[in-house]
Amino acid sequence: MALDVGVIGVGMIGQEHIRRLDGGPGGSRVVAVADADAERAAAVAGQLPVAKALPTGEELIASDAVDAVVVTSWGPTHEPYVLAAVAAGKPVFCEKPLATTQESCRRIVEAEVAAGRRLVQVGFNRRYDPAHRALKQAVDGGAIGAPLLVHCAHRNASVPPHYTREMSIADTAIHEIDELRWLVGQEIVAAQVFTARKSSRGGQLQDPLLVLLEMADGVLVDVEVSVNIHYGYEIRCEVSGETGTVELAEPAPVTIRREGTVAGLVPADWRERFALSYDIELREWADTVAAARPPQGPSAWDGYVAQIVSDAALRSLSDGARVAIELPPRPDLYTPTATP
Ligand code: ISE
Repeated sequence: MALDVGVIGVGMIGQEHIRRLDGGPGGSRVVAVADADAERAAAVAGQLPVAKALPTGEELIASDAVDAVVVTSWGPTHEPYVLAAVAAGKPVFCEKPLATTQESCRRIVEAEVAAGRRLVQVGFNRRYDPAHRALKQAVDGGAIGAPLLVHCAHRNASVPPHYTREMSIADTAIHEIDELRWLVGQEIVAAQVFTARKSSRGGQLQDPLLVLLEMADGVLVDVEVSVNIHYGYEIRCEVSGETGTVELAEPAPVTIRREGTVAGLVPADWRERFALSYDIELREWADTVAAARPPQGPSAWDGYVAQIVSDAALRSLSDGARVAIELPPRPDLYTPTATP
C-alpha cells in the first residue's frame, strides 16, 4: 500500500531519510517537505518527483496530502511537531532525541496515551543494525549464560563546531542508553560519569568520558564516549556472561594483510557505519504504518526514559556523584509486545 510522507527538517539526516523513503520498497513517497530554511526546502522538493515545499511544519502536518510525518528538524523543535502529529492522528517518526527535556517527552507520552494508540516512533537506529540484532539474539538465546557485565565504546572521529559538552551524553551516549535497555531487557537504575584526562583535540569539551550504568538486575555497564578519536567511527559492545562473552565483530568487510600489517577499514562516520540500520528502520516503519498498524519500534516511552537517564548522567557529569534513577509508572499503552 502507498504511504505519502511529509518530512520536516531537510538537513543532512532529513535528506538521508528522504532518499530512503521516496520510491521506497514499501511504496512510500515523499509528498511534502518543510524547513526553517525555505530555500533549502524548495531545493530539496525540486529534486523529488512529487514533493511540494510547504511554508511550515504545522502546515505540512495538517495537509490532507500527508499520511505520515517524519521529524528530522533541530531537537528543540521536536516536541511541537510530534504533539501536532499526534493531535492530527498521524503516525510520526521522530529522530532521536524525542525531545530535549524530560518534561517535553512526558507531554508527548501523555498526549499519546490520551489519544489511546501508538503513533510515535523514535529513531534509535541501533535496534535495527544487523550486528546489534545478532548480539541480542545471542544474549537472549543463552549463548553466554546470564549477562553480568557490558563494555561499550562510542567513538566519533570528530564532531561539528556546534557540539557541546552536554551532547556527549544527550546526543551521543543516548544511543547506548536506549540500546542497553533493549539489549539487556532491564531498566537503568543509576548512572555515574567519570571524566578522563582531556584529549588535546577536544577544545572545550570534556572528552573522553566514562559512563557507568547500573541495570535493575545488577548488570554493570561501562561506556567509553570519545568524540575526537581521529582514526574513524567505531562502536563496540561486548557482553560478558556466566559461560562466555559475545561482542560486535569488526564492521570491515575484508581484512588486508600486507607489508607486515593486518588492516581493515574503519567507517568514517555514523552515516557509513549505520547505513543499513537506517534502511531497515525506515522500511519497517513505512511498511508498518502503511498497513495501518501501530509502529513497532522504539516508542515515545522509550524516548522519555532515555531522556530521564540522560539527564541523570548529565547531573553526574557536573558533580561526579552517582545518580539513582527512578522511573514513573509505565502507562499500559507501552506494555511490551513481541517487538523487533
Ligand atoms: C549523532 O547525532 C548520532 O546519532 C551518531 O550516531 C553519534 O555517534 C554522534 O555522536 C551524534 O552526534
